[in-house]
Amino acid sequence: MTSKKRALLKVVILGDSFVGKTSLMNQYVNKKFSNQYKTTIGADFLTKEVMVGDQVVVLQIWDTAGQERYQSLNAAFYRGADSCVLVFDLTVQKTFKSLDNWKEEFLFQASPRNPENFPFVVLGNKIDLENREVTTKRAQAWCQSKNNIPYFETSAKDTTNLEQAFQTIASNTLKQASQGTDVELYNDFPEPIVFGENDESKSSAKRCSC
Ligand code: G3D
Ligand code: MG
Repeated sequence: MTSKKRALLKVVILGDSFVGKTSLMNQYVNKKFSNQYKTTIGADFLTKEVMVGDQVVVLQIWDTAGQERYQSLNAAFYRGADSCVLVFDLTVQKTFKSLDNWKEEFLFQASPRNPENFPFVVLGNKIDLENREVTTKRAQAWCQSKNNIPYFETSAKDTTNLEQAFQTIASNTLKQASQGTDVELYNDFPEPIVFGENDESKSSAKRCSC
């Protein structure tokens, strides 16, 4: 283990209801794809440690509790976000069309210092399904038109591209955050609460106190 301090990065996941935001986070952090999780966890965020080069990065991944249906996420959700993951469902066209709104909403609510270069990542989820309505070309064109946002086609069900997507999120976010003064560094990050019984990854679930 490196003696360097750990970097804590806040990542928020946004997109229409049912696109798979909660499933993506649960699969990435807890390696589980199940419905039970949603009703039992009740957490505002999960954390996961990843390495970017020789730097330990603690991703604090914030998921909504379903309030996105009413576009009524509270300020605490957006506050201090270092990165934003925009998710749509490849099999439902209108979830792709919503990306513009979610991006604008994020920039309005979070008001990052450098909106042009803010580290967004777009995930076209449910690639395991056959009935896609959004082509790769179309999604890539949208991402390119938004200052080259990285784009991944993922499956929370069979884990396609999940590691690659979150590794990109971690490295791009760290790069951006290190250029400003936003990144929080810890010598002694508190021991994470272990989620689940057989959990091998260093992950935790917390409720927001705000
Ligand atoms: P949300 O958090 O964005 O609202 P959820 O979305 O994570 O609750 O997922 C909504 C539904 O899509 C769930 O189905 C979930 O199992 C399914 N889902 C999520 N990701 C994938 C994926 O990559 N592939 C497939 N095939 N299904 C996925 P239910 O039936 O529980 O509503
Ligand atoms: Mg959800």
